[in-house]
Amino acid sequence: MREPTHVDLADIAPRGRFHNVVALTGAGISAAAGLGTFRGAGGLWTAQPDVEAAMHAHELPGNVPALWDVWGGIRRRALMAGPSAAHQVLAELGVRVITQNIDGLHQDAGSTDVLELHGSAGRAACLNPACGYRGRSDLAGPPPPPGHVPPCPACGGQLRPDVVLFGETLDPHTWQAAQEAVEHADLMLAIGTSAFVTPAIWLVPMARDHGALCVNLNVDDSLPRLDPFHAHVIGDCQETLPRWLEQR
Ligand code: BJW
Repeated sequence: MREPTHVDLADIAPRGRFHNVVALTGAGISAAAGLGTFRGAGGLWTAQPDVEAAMHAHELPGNVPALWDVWGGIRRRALMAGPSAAHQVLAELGVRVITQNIDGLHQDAGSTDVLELHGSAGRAACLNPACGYRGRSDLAGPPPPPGHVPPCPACGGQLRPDVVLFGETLDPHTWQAAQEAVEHADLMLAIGTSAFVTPAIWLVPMARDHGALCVNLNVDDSLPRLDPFHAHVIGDCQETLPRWLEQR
């Protein structure tokens, strides 16, 4: 591994040199939309560790009201705020996006090639395996009272947000597609992620092993626990990405 460097993205990765750019995004890209991050100062789980504890598969079904409060709330705020400048840069450049976010903001920005590793709060799934219903979550309109669990339109059972909990496996097709995407990437940008959660973060060393230049864009200059990156662009991605777009 090379020594990490703190650089400008346009210097280390001139746009014209790369033809297969893949972005792995995390909560930091949506922070400007007021959604908040999970870890670190001001993170949801730093402030409310009990909420993080409720986000495990082994807490099902008792945690379903909390899941709707947290994940439904995030998608509602995303619908109100709209995508950030950084989401729009990725959409404008047609960058392939692999996101850990469940907020739908990449699609709202116009990105058409988006793999949602951790699912989507815009979808709901029936808790009853014999039913198997999956569909859009109805998050338009005024928020329901805290603790509200929407009924399954197919069987009347309980719906949960179609979001991947700790201890649950990722959708195998999405995970396979993400691996294939990074194997063909020549530039991998990790944007606004603490690089803490597996298996998502394994995609960076995979991309590196297949020859991609791997660059970490983060506002925080502390290095991630796992550091497979060639370089670190330290700064607000709402500034560093638009600067990259402006580069001729
Ligand atoms: C900016 C910025 C700006 C801010 N500009 N930067 C023990 C028990 C059970 C499981 C495990 C265990 N130990 C390990 C595991 C595995 C577990 C895991 O990784 N846990 C870790 C926490 C230790 N992973 C899983 O359980 C996963 N499943 C799994 O492994 O299945 C087996 C499998 C194996 C192989 C292949 C396939 C499957 C599932 C993980 C699901 C994660 N889901 C969550 C929500 C959970 C709750 C729920 O769904 O209800 O998704 S976790 C949470 O973290 C959320 C995020 O997507 C994810 C990543 O966080 P992210 O996006 O990086 O956010 P932050 O807050 O951490 O960082 C934000 C960053 O932005 C910061 O660095 C800021 O500095 C930066 N930033 N503003 C630039 N303006």
